[in-house]
Amino acid sequence: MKKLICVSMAFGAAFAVSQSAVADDMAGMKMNGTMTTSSASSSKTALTDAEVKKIDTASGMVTLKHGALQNVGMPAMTMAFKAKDAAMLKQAHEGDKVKVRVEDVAGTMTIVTMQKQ
Ligand SMILES: [Cu+2]
Repeated sequence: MKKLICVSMAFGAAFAVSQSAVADDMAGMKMNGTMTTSSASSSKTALTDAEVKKIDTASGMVTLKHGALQNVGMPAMTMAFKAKDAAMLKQAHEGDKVKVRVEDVAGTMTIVTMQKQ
């Protein structure tokens, strides 16, 4: 009886491991598929319409009301971004309609390009 319990537990553990291995494989496949389809030609430099809501020169942050940012997977919203450099903060004014390029720079959403519309 005791032996039977041990066998069934071992089987259970093996089953759990094989289940998670299958799940990992599927996640990997899905990720690869997504990366392949999203590597479209224009997405590397595409600019997004935005409006400057607030500029904080002390912290180097610019609050934008932005359209969908496809390259970082963000829907349209209003939020603060780090500006790439101080010159960008000087050029921009609250209320400006701009086109921006936002990229994830070392985990920080950063405005790397800002053009006045
Ligand atoms: Cu956002």
